[in-house]
Amino acid sequence: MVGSLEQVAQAIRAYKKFLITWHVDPDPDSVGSGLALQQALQAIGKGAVCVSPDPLGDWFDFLPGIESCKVFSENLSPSVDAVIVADCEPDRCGGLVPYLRSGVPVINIDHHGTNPGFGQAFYINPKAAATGEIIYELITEYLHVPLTEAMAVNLYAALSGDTGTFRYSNTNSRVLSIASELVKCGANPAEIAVHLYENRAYEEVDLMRAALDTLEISPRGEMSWITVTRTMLGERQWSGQKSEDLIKYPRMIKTVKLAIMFRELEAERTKVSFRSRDNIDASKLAGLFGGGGHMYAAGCTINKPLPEAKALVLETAANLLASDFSNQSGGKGGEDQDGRHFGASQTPGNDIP
Ligand SMILES: [Mn+2]
Repeated sequence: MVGSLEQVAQAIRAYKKFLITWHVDPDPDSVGSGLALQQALQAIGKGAVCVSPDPLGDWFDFLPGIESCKVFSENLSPSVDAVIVADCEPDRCGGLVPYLRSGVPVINIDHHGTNPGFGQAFYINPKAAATGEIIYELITEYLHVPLTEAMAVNLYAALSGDTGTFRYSNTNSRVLSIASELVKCGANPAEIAVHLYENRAYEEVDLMRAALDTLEISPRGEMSWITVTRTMLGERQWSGQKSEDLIKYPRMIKTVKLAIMFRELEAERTKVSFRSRDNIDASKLAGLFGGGGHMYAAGCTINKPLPEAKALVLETAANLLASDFSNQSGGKGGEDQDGRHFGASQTPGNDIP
């Protein structure tokens, strides 16, 4: 754990107008946390606006308050006193990075163990299953804001997203007891699960069919991977939702300890997402390629064409799996979507996430 939540609360009390943002490839934890925090700040008379670095697909439409959320554009000129960066380090905020480095006060709240903490106040707790768990604590115990139904839905979606709806190893009694409070405040578990895991357009499921055709497994079965090319994606927009929908297939194979998804971003850029279990540290593997994340959910971006990136990662991963890579005791963590964002935890998520 780095920094302190009290320090974060003090910084929040000190300023009046906030911009709230999160990582690229947003996921339910980042967006739900941001919206709940926005609503809590407004409840105590602060100004707050959420700005997503990337477009929000319709996956997030059910989150209360999502219509007020802006998407970053070059001509964005926020007049705020401070920025709150949730669920990642500031460098993962895409187009907002120059602004975050411009000297504006930054408050950083996250659960990715690879985040050292940034800004004038920060709180990084890799033991939190989701950033939503930290936001819950901040809202209820530090800011003393009564939870509304809107905040409850957003926070429940956040916890659900990073725990695979209470299936991953970061699910514990605290997470479940917070979820119970959120349900008492109006979050509907069945409805939220439908929004997160069903409600897909035919084209989305059709993409899963194409991706499943690429599924491969290592000779000993401990590693499996799936590949998404630009051709397969076609006109579809990528989203964290697709990461979760696709990487679960290699991950669900019973012998697999390391699931990988390769995604062609450009001719010479490849996104790699990792999900692991049994003490295999995915964030360590992602770190070898400049990425990061959680113990069981991590990711990185490699500036090489897809076939080269794939060969490099598969060889490195096989060597690590063969060595004592798995013989360390790992942390616990949250899961996220992959990406270079993630903390210590167990698996799915975002790409850093
Ligand atoms: Mn998260």
